[in-house]
Amino acid sequence: MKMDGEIMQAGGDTIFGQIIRGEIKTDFLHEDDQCVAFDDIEPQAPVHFLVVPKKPVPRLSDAQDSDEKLMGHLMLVARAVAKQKGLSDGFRLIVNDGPEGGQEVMHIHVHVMGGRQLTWPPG
Ligand code: IU
Repeated sequence: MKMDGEIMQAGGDTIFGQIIRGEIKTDFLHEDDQCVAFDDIEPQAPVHFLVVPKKPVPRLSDAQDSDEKLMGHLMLVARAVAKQKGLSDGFRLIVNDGPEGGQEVMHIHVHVMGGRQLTWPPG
């Protein structure tokens, strides 16, 4: 796959790319042609999973207008998996962007957290 003038592997070059390609064995809560969802390895709530597009967009700041449907799809998958996880009393979606946003893995992902009373504002 050729992207932005560089040769990139399908799924991208981060650890999430390795997860998407199955190089790191992971139990997916959901998989379709556009994204996967899996439990966060360091959960910050009783339920904490990530929804990750297969397209390796590094961060929300890099998303294009043409990614509009994909970005919406991630939210609807978050909703579906939250329901599957029994989060009927609510949950929270977070997208960290860049250093000040606290993003560590540079492959865009939606955090979904629930199963306890979440407080505001987050740190
Ligand atoms: P951040 O938004 O980039 O800061 O979040 C990255 C998340 O990815 C963080 O919550 C990690 O615990 C999580 N994670 C993971 O689930 N599996 C991994 O192998 C790695 C990070 I590295």
